[in-house]
Amino acid sequence: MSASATVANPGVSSLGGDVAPDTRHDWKRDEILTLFDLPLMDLLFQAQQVHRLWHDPNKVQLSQLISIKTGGCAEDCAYCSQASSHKEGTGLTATKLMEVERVVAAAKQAKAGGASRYCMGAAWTRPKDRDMDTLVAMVKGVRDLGMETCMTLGMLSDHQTSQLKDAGLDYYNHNVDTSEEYYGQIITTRSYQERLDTLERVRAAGINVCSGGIVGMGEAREDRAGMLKTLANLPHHPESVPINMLVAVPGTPLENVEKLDPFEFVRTIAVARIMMPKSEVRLSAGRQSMSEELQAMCFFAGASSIFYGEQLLTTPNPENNKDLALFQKLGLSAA
Ligand code: SAM
Ligand code: DTB
Ligand code: SF4
Repeated sequence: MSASATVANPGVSSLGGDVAPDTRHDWKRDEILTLFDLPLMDLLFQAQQVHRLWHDPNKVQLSQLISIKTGGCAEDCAYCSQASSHKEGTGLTATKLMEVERVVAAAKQAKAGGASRYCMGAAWTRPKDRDMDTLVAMVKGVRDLGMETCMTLGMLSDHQTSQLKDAGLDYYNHNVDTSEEYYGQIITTRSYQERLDTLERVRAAGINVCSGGIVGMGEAREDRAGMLKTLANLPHHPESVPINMLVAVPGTPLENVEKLDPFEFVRTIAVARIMMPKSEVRLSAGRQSMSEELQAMCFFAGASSIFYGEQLLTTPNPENNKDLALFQKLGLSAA
């Protein structure tokens, strides 16, 4: 490997100061682009080396999703099947918040299928205070099954955040979605800063942060680098970093966007792994249209987690037996 093909001490140094002495929080965009530009084999080698410092390379964590309140969302996220603003409509039927018993029963099934974390998502700008008792009961019910809990409900007030923390919520998912520069092309109803404020609130309450984004929305490599820069330069790296490949949903403004080259997706996973060495990097939406070989490359690039179960929130995901067969072929086991 040539000297120019490495970034010194990738992802791990003492530059983070006293916040997190063994991870970096001072990434410059040029440095990140240098990683993206590496010959693929050099990039994968570096990512796999970093991966092995902190993770078992043959274990993959399984998180399962449920949509506890679907559709009719007032936000205008261009990728989303659940935004009511998409004029053509995505054919989705909006639902009310699910009953606690149904959510807990579904979580029990997910656990029996092998999932260790249950992620409950609602198509809201923010929860209403009148829904908090139900949400708290969901967290408690799923925790009582012995599963980790995650919720993604949009923005939160301080009070709502502490209610979820007191209920025992383990993770809160709130994605930055893309770079600050590209963000305005994708969402106009919620600002980038509001997203960062929500992440700070969740962190301050002591809930683990799950934050990542989507690639394949027509953004440039600079934007993928910019998104990872935002995430890695937070005062603490998110414990979970979901990297979603856009699921192009008919009826959304992004339905005909040009597909991202799969190798660029692998590069994004690898760079995320190098920049956030200890985090769980999740190979998230988009697996339904990925080959087994591409998914295997993502695991080699440092993906340590997947969304498991035949449904994401509103779109399909590979069936459990298909994933388990792939794990068997690759010698992977569920964590
Ligand atoms: N409504 C809440 C919010 O946006 O904060 C939570 C649910 S939202 C569906 C969670 C995340 O899923 C989004 O931020 C986005 O990153 C991802 N997502 C949504 N639709 C997607 C799609 N069609 N393809 C890939 N990822 C998607
Ligand atoms: C995340 O980053 N991806 C998940 C989860 N967090 C909430 C959602 C993916 C949604 C894919 C499109 C759908 O099924 O509606
Ligand atoms: Fe609403 Fe979340 Fe979809 Fe945006 S991503 S439209 S906030 S459900």
